This record gives sequence, structure tokens and C-alpha cells, in this order.
Amino acid sequence: MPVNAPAEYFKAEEKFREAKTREEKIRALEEMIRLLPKHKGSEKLLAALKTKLSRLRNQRERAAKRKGWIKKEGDVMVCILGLPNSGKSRLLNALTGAGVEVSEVPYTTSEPAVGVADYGGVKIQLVEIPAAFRREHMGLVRNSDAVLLVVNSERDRAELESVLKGFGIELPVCESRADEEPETVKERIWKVLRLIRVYTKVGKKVEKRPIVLKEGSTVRDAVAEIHKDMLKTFRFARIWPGKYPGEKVGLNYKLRDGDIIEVFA
Ligand SMILES: Nc1nc2c(ncn2[C@@H]2O[C@H](COP(=O)(O)OP(=O)(O)OP(=O)(O)O)[C@@H](O)[C@H]2O)c(=O)[nH]1
Ligand SMILES: [Mg+2]
Repeated sequence: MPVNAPAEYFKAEEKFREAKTREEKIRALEEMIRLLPKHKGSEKLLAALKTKLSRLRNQRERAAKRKGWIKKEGDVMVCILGLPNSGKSRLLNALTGAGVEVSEVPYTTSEPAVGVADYGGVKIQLVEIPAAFRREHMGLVRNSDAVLLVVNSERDRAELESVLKGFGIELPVCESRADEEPETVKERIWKVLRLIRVYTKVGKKVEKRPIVLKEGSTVRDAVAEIHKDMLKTFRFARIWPGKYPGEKVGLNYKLRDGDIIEVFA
């Protein structure tokens, strides 16, 4: 039994016990791990929870592979679209370390290739779409949150836009050259997604994995995301950087990308 675990932890534990699907179990475990106070006394429990989580994630991955589709993982999914040999795989590798084959032979990537990029704790799942633009692959594009076009020339842009139009895909779009700095590319992707990252702080510790919210979200949205019940007992929150470090704010305060929030409830 962990010492000093907050009430939310036990709620997450209850969710885990009552979970019927693997996905629910994974979500509950992630929450438990996030909420468990990290100290010597909780080390063993934390390790056990992490083992359980990784086992479930592996199962999920194997199941997805068996079914032959790519499961939307991480917080957002972004498809990489480009003409043959435009450098899609190279970019995917630079962003995620996926280790996909890069070659001067056109159409080297014949099935969607996946990697996960980390952007300040947000997991961005990137999927290279084969340049043949097959219908079933374009279905993946349709299900993603944004599209990254690999554009090395004006002509590339025109062709890719007509592909998107041809499939009736209307999504946030950003562009990048194959040789662009990964950090710049991630920033650009993040901008078109119109999302913000909010990092929760408990005591001295700031969580590495942020809460992902829509642009324009308030403290209310963040608190609801942490735990619905917390809205009832909410007193105030402190924000960094804020107007001054630890600015005291209420539920209507509009959050910004990168804000740190400490909730007092
Ligand atoms: N100099 C240079 N070469 C690049 C760049 N991007 C890609 N290449 C080269 O272009 C070729 C194709 O790169 P890939 O990353 O495999 O391109 P792709 O778009 O994934 O290609 P397909 O999967 O075949 O459609 C390789 O020989 C790369 O080394 C770049 O930015 N600069
Ligand atoms: Mg490729």
C-alpha cells in the first residue's frame, strides 16, 4: 500500500479493477503511475505497475500487427505525405529514430511505416504513407489529426495538394523539407494541431507527460481532464510562468502552451 497516495490514485486503482477492456486497463494504469507519489516506499509498487503496463501495451501492439492496421497511438497521429524519393523515410527517422529503410529506389516504402516522436512529453505518432497513395492508405490519412507534406519544390506542393483534394481530405496541413531540423518540424506540426501542453505539478514535482488540450482551454478544462470530481472541490490553481511565477488563478484562466499548473482542491 503506497504511503501518501492521493485519493485520485485509489480512484484510478478502482477503475483498473473494474476495467473490462485492455484499453481501459492501460488508461487506468497510466493514471495510477502518474498519480503514485514517487519515493523509496513506493518504488516496488511503481515497478510492478510499469511492468503490468508494458505487458498490456505489448499485447496491444501484437494484436494491432495481427490485424494489419496501425492503431492510433500516442496523443496525436500525423501522416507524412510526399512524392516518391522525396525523403519521407529520412524525415521519419530523424524525427522518431524509427529506423525505416532509406534508399534512392523510388517506392521503397510500400506499406505505412510508423514512428513516435516526443515533443515535450507529447507522443506524436508519425506514419509515412507510401507514395503510391493507395486508397486504404489514404484512409489512414483521413483518420489522422494533421498531415505533414514533404515539399522540396513548388511542383511537389501542387501535386500533394491535388492528391489530398482528390481523396477529399481536409485536415490541418503543414510542410517541411526532408532535411529540416527535427525540432523545427515538430514545432510546425504542433502549431497546426492547435493544441496546448499543460504540465501538472504536485508538490515540487512537475509531470513529464503533459495534459493535451485544445487551444483556448481554461483551468476548468485542465482540472476536468485530471479528475472530474476535482471540479467540485477546486479552490484555486497556481500557474507558471504566469504573470508572476505561481500566479494564483481561477477556473476561467486561459492556459497557454507549456504552462505548468498546480491545482489546490
Ligand atoms: N541530400 C539529400 N538527400 C536526401 C534528402 N532526403 C532524402 N534524400 C535521399 O533521397 C533518397 C530517398 O529518401 P527516402 O527517405 O527513402 O525517400 P522516401 O520519400 O521515403 O522514398 P519512398 O519511400 O521510396 O517513396 C535517399 O537516397 C536519400 O538519401 C535530403 O534532404 N538531402
Ligand atoms: Mg520511404
